[in-house]
Amino acid sequence: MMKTISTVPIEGQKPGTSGLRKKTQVFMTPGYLENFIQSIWNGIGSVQGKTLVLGGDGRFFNTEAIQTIVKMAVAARAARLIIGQNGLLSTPAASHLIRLHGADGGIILSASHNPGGSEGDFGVKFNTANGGPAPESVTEAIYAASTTISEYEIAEIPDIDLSLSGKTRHMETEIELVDPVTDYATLMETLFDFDAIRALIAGGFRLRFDAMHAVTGPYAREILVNRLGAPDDCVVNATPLPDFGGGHPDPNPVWAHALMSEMMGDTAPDFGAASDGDGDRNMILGRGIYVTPSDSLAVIAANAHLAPGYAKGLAGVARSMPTSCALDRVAKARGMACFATPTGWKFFGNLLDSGKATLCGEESAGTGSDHIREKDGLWAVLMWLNILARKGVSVNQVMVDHWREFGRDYYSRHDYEEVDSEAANALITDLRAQLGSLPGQVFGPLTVARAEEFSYLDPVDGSLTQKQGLQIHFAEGARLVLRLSGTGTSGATLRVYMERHEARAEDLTRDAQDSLSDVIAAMQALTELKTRLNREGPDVVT
Ligand code: G16
Repeated sequence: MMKTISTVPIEGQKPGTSGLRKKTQVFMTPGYLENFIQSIWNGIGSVQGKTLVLGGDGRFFNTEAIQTIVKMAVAARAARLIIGQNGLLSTPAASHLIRLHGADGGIILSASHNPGGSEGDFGVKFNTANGGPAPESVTEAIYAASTTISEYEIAEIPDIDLSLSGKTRHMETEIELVDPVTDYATLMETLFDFDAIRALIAGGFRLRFDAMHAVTGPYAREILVNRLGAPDDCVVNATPLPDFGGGHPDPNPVWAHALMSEMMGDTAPDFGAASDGDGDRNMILGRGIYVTPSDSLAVIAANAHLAPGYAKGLAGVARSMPTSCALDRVAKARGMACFATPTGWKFFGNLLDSGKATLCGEESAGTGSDHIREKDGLWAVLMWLNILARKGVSVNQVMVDHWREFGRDYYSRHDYEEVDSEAANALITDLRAQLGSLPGQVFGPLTVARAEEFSYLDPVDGSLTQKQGLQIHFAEGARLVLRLSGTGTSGATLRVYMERHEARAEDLTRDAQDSLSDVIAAMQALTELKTRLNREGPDVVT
């Protein structure tokens, strides 16, 4: 039986950088999720006769939301739903399943690295048939549908038992529950030299993976412990919890501080890594060293050929605009095309689909390749293990060698979180107005060479995306970028990105904040940020 429920549009159902993210309580408001799901169906035309993949990162409200979506997909006469058992699917695994089954798309329930729980955040992402996040044309259509919605349809069927495996049928829809891990783990075996990594680990190489009580625990156990022979205790916080153990599942030195301090200690393992809520982000550490995501991307670009899946080399590489230029240096030296896109993995989709780029990455701890259409946390970990196994040197040595060859792009991001939206917008507006007059202006030892607002002309479909961040380039090889985050759920988050290239061999191992002090001072002078945002300093420094 199907029920048609009258509804009215709900304000603000506009997907941001990565899907619709709101407070969990907002999503739990009766009709909120239903309105958005119906808007997806309406925005893409219909799901009648289509196949969708469905799963989430296990956060609070995950299973209830899945039950609702199942009933709405059945009412909309979807042909087939492929659902991760217990409602779990990491974002990369969902992307892989969409591609593996030739599905028409998928719905991933996650607010990524944002905290979960009833007082935390929840999110819904729609991915298209290529396995990637819906492009802006699709998210705009979904948003437009949410502003005119008048009813939604839901089937009156009992909840399905998510713990089972196998197929059942409800009205016209076949529902298949699949193991969330196996297909993904098997894909990883086709890309990396598991024998070499196994031998490295068997030889006494010690690693630690922090799943941050989020979705990657079962994936890391299967791959690192069961398939690669690492000891059981190398995966910590491995059971996905609805509130991520009260933590903030964002793999960076601030939120993964337990792993960070272990890796900086005297008895540190050789390699440390962490992933986020839905398994698409990564953090890479060596004994006594944190590898910035931008550096990690550059190292992978320079060494990916050591992994069997990339032995033929990379067609091209891409980074989000605020990501450091370390990648560009490798691309130039190796004769590879290098693209800079707006922030958001969805902008890599066309480059990957068209074969223009094989490897993509972002400063926000996302790295991935054309094996799927999402960034992939465990993929990056395995890539690093493959590189270390084949090179036979430490993480620290890999970095030092890399910087000697390409120079070092000192890099840092300062986040000012939950600041007053009006003040943050005004700061950006005022800086935008100054851009034309900045060239030639001097800030301490730095002189502005160029200043512009980033816009992106997609080389594949010709679409133009504007207002994607303010960039100020200094003649001395430094850069400052400011933009507002599109993933927060309260107030505004201002992100300030700073970098400076250093080629002098004797200056390659300085502290990043220290090395960037002139750029930080220029940023303060340019924005008067402290007074305007009423903040003494950033909330998060990575
Ligand atoms: C998402 C996007 C990324 C983006 C990040 C930060 O990651 O997929 O492309 O870099 O948000 O975006 P913003 O700076 O707008 O907050 P995730 O891991 O949260 O899905």
